[in-house]
Amino acid sequence: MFYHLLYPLHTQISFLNVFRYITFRTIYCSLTAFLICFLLGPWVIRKLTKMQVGQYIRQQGPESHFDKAGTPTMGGILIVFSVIITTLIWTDLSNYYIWIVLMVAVSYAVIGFIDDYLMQVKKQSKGLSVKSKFAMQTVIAVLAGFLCYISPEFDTHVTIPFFKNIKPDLGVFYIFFAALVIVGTSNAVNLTDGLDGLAIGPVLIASVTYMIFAYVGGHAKIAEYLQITYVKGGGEITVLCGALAGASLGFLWFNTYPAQIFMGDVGSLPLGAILGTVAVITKQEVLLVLVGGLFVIEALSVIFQVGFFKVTNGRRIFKMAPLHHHFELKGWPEPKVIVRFWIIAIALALISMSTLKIR
Ligand code: 57M
Repeated sequence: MFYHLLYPLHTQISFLNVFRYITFRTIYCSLTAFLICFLLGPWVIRKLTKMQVGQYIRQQGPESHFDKAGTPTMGGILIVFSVIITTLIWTDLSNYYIWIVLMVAVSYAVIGFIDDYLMQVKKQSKGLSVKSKFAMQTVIAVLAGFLCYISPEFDTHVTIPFFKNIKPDLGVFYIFFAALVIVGTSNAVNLTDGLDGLAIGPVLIASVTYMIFAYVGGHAKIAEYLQITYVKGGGEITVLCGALAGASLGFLWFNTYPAQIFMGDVGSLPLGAILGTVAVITKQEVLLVLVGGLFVIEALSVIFQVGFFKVTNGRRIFKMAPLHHHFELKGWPEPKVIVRFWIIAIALALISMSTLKIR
């Protein structure tokens, strides 16, 4: 919006020229998103508490979680609101890719909202069935993949980190590959969201990492210099990553241990889906396995635990899955698990960035 309203006035007021720059808009987009979450947070917490949207805690989980009962959830509404508003304010709205990400964000937030609403407000013990949730996620993700695919400039080659000469072209199958990335990331972030700040911290780290990839990949000269795929129009995604980073930081203020609010599925599902879509658009799809490595580890811990449990008739690899519960049950205090998982996420993000040079 600002880009369209203020930048054209730069011929009269030269200072307004700064609105042209992606870097300037990214910084102020991040700050605006942070402030929205930070300032509205206390009001949202009060409202949700008043509406009794309090978390139900499963009895079979770690005992340390029992006193979290009643913590207001569905705080993801605030995160998604902040990301959408600031994206509308600070990005170039003629950019096709921005609208794809917004479509995914809103749709996944609606799926998460329905699930949370059924469980937290209607107090049904189960929300949406796993099958219907998965079906809805898949339809939206395939649509996003299709919208990328029909964009005339979109490249259907897949970037393989560390190997600049291996770039398989998936052609029309790219649509399904993109859907896999989006649905997988959405569910992996959801699984990770089980300790205070455990999901939002790595979402923040991943959004900053993709902010850098979107910028360099969207800049013809830098992309050529680094020999990475140039994505025409992809630079604008940098500003959107700024919105995600700022909103995550603002939410972390309240979600940090001991949490005053949880994000709910209305937060975890769209956050993962946004990251997946950004990875697809920036042509750093496979790299997300590394950037979001913590989410992958958590998801794999569930897959292995459930698989082993079934095959061995009730034996377990971990004390409990996802992995964060294993460490809690080993006696690590919650903040220790959280901060150590963040440390792993930061290390993985740094390794991911090294792929700009090691290839
Ligand atoms: C959602 N949700 C949290 C909160 C958050 C297949 C199976 C492994 C699935 C998994 C599962 O359902 N995971 C997805 C995880 C829940 O948090 C709510 O859910 C939203 C995210 N969707 O925003 O609204 C609880 O997590 C804690 N929490 C915090 N701080 C936060 O900032 O402390 C969340 C956010 C909250 C709160 O306690 O109530 C969740 O864990 O339910 N299932 C599991 O994770 C279960 N694992 C399990 O059954 N493992 C089995 C194997 C065989 C699958 C095993 O290892 O034996 C555990 N979940 C819980 N207790 N709560 C079981 C024990």
